[in-house]
Amino acid sequence: MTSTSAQMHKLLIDRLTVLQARGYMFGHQDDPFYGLTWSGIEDPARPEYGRSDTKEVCGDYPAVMGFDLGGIEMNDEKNLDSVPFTRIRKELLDHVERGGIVTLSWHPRNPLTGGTAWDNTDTTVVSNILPGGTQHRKFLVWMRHVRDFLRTLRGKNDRPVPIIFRPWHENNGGWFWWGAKQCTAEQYRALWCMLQDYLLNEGFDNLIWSWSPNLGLQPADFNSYPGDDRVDIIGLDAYQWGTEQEFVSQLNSDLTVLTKKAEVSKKLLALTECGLKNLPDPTWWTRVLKPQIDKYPICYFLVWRNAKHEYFGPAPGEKNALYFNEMIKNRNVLMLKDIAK
Ligand code: BMA
Repeated sequence: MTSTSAQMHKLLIDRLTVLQARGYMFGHQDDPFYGLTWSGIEDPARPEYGRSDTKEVCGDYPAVMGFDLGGIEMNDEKNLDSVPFTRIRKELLDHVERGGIVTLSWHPRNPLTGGTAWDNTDTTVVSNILPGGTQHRKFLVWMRHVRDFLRTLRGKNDRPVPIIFRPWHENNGGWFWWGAKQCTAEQYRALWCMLQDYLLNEGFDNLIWSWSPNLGLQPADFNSYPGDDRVDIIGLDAYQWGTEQEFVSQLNSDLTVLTKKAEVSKKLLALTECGLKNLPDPTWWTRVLKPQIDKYPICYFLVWRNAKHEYFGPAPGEKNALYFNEMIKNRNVLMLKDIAK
């Protein structure tokens, strides 16, 4: 452990706490790599550095940018969404340099079947990668690849940068191999601890750990909570897949429960993923989302990526951009300029 990275950890927690008192930040996954109508990753000769759908809509970058490590476990050159890891490193460090906040998720492949993170058919994957399991050695190599990449994330003066790390998300859904239908709560917690202890032993105390279940919380889902000593942010991943009414009611119910949990456990709260796919209702930002999240002490909300086949953020020329701009006019919605010193 280095005192510098431990300091980074504390500084980011303190910063998030101060920001939370002012409102919540807007975050966007993969913001600088591609947008609804452009891609800066397909043609290495035209990397389109500096572009961002968010910036083209409102003149500012998101305060929070999210990136995904899926593929790093195999030592792949590009992540699961075809973004080169060299590019992820550059954009992540650039965002930190301009005063922004960064978060990493990880959709690792299925270590037992070789399938994707969504290969949820086998219920022995987690038990097999825990110590004593048949795939444990393989998983140690995977964690080493994560470590090696994290090691390269050093900013100015070669200092480690603070990162919100959100592994093993949406455990209460049954779609990932680490889901609650695929492993027991004890196995899930052991999985969390294995990765966390490994990275802490490797010196990464600059990571802010976010535990993020999915919308539709049941009391039993809290059996998978790794513990107050192991979590910094209590998150919620909440998409509007069904009706607006269902979404609003579940979001309020889950954020009420998690607000209490965060208070009791003295943790930060965030909407770590959310969105309405392709924004068929352009007024969603101001009419549906904002009035709900205004009621809870979240420090940020992050919408998923703007890919061609599915987009969750604003994009230039789209009607929802008008409502996005309306939303961010409010003092409690924080963009990069609002948080950068
Ligand atoms: C999912 C989808 C996938 C993507 C994955 C990781 O929600 O957007 O297309 O590969 O996230 O970013």
